[in-house]
Amino acid sequence: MSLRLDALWRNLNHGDGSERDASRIALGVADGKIAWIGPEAELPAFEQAPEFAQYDGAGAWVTPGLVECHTHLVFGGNRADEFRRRLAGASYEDIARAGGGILSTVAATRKASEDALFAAAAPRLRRLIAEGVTAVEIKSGYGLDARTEAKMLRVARLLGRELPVTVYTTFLGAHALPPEYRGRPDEYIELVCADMLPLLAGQGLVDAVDVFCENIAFSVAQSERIFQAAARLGLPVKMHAEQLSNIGASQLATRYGALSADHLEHAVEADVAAMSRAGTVAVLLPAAYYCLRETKRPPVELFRRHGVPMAISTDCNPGTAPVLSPLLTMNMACTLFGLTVEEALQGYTRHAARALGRVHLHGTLEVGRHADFALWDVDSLAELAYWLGASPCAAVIRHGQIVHGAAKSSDC
Ligand code: DI6
Ligand code: FE
Repeated sequence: MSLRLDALWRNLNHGDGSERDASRIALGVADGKIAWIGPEAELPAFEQAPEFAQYDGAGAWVTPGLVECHTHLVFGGNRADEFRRRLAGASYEDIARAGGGILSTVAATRKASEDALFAAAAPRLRRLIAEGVTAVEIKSGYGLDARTEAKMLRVARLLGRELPVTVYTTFLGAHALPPEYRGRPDEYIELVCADMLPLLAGQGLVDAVDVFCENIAFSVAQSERIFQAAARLGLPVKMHAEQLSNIGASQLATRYGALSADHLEHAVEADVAAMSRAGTVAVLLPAAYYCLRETKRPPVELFRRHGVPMAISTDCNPGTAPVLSPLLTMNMACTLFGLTVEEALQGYTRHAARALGRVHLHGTLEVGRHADFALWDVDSLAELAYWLGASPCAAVIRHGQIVHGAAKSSDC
């Protein structure tokens, strides 16, 4: 069968992140998908579609588009005041127990109009795109009532329509106990399971379901009820697990075949072994660890030993990770958690796509995947995790279209 291309990118560097693997490749795009990839010298004869364009990568390094698999990108207000209080000695848990923290963002998000939420989130998302992101997960969880959770998820969907990035939505109704249910957590869980989740899923707003399973949030038994409700609707689950303590969250997640367990600073070997058996991805969120000045690191060596894939994400949220830089997050994963550069890159691509259950669409440069890739003006891919406060991202291509930066057309 003859190869027909809408675009051809030549003169790209490609490898697993170390210089010695560098080789110049070409990448052909058709219908927004990767139609051919390989060493330039092996490019077969192909037919040019009417609008065919050819680009010279000028020796830039190419990676798959980065995949942000854990964000709370849509929210009202910000928590700079809480940052001050934590600097003055208050802990995240103290502030949460006193009704601040997540609940202060809930109050601001309930008040904000849909337009205002969109206007605040769009520039955040543009920053992620400018650093190579082509797919992002966005959670609800600052509404904690059906109206506001729906509003957040609609804004997330709209971001995906208006900006050149693929958005996956996650319902996190069980993020915190809303003030009107104080002292009645089981009744709130009932509301989430019986009303909110079926309603929002029925509106097509929910791609996955998450729970914050923690001492200051929801118990294992309450989390399990949410997972059962998700299972009834055929929705995949994931979990904020073992961030501040270990109450058995990740093991519950594995019993429900969770796509991912996220944070995991307090995970122990039995948790990791269960994740390995269930194929659950470990999503590491080093920016939250950094911002909270945590000292307990996730058990990276155990994840390696048990073959649990490690993904990385910003956790972008107004409380514990006001972070909009995937590259800074990669640096933190290496510097604070001890990942190698190659692990950090895989964590932002292949494993992040797997954490979203979308490895067939994103995260690798293979024929048939979305033509989502980023070009980097670096001498080796180690520079992606090496520079702080600078982005060497030269161009971002999504579904075959240049969505950030410039690229040279060429006739060669
Ligand atoms: N864990 C986190 O790190 C974020 N949510 C969660 O469950 C924090 C959200 C916030 O503080 O606003
Ligand atoms: Fe989070």
